[in-house]
Amino acid sequence: MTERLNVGITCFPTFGGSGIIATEVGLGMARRGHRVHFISRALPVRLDRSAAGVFFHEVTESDHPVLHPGGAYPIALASKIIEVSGYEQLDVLHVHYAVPHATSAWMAREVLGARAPKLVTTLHGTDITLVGSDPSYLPITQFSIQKSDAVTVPSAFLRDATYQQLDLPRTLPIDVIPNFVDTERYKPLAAPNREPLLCLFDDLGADEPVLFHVSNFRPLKRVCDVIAIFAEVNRERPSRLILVGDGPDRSVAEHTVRHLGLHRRVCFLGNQDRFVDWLALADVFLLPSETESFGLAALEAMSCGVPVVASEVGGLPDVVVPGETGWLAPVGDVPRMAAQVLDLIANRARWLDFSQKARARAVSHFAREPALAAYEAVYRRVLTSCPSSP
Ligand code: GMT
Repeated sequence: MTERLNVGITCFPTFGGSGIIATEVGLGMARRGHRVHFISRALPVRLDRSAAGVFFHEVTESDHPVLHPGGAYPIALASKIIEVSGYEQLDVLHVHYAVPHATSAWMAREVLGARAPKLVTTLHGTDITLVGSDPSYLPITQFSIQKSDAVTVPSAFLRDATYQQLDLPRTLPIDVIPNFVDTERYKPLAAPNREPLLCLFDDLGADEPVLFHVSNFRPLKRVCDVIAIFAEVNRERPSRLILVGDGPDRSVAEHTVRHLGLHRRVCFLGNQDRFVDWLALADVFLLPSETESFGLAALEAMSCGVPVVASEVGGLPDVVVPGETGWLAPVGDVPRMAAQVLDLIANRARWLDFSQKARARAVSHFAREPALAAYEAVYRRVLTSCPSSP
């Protein structure tokens, strides 16, 4: 029998790809017989607390007049890691999103000394391309990544971006472990029945296509392009659009939809975790982002058999195969993306072919168990390598 590990997982608890992957890794490790301690600011949205072998430790920041609200999070997290590591004898601490998690982990390891767990840092995307490369955070992000015993990324794109944008030596090993999906939860419907869509659009026509988008509505997601693509498609072929998520650009997106008179055709669901029943009924998934290290939302759609129209950026070409599982276009090329959607919804036989290939690719390339095995191999590798200097 392989040795049971005590694993700490630190992530943001909110609706983002990094928190989803962290949660799935932790739950998967618990299913593989390890004891998993989530150390996070709040219960991660997808965390099933009742799962055997899973424990949750909340990072609490006490209010003090000298501390800016939220500003003490990195040290409160470091303190909690020290506490949990001492009580639970963590073998490995796996932090998701470099800023500030890898830095808090490094601080904790400095305090713990020889008793410190090994540190695995998974970079997710904006922690490098947006935050970590910002001069305000660059030196500490470079340092904290280099102090990790292993570093993983979801795509070769993000590995190269990390070397380039953080000016790190290419001798620093970075493992690529692609994002993965629970293909049993995200799957095509056995007998598609559009009734759930009628709760969202009570006048939905039988052959009206449904477009879908999921994101955190940050500017880099280009939600206004989603609306513009939909408006062009809808002009040619009356359709509907469902958007899941919330964030800074939601107000402007809702305003645009009303300004265009499309509010009966567009539904904003807000932050939701249980949207798979609607997603599996969609015809096309839209992800016209400025950048995407991988595009987990696109993978979840493909796993449901929904073809994707997305930007040709970052790690998205690893996920979406143009002409097979969807289409890619240059960032901001709204007319081209609208034409790609129209092409997909005009030809049922081709759509079915794309849908089947999308599902097949999710299952063959991005299934959950091989990814969990790859993460566990990283844990075992760092545990058997030379002692690290905390
Ligand atoms: O997409 C986001 O802005 C959320 C972000 C996160 O950190 O939660 O997602 C990033 O990590 C995901 C999981 O690894 C990737 O699938 C997303 O592509 C990546 N987002 C970006 O690179 C913009």
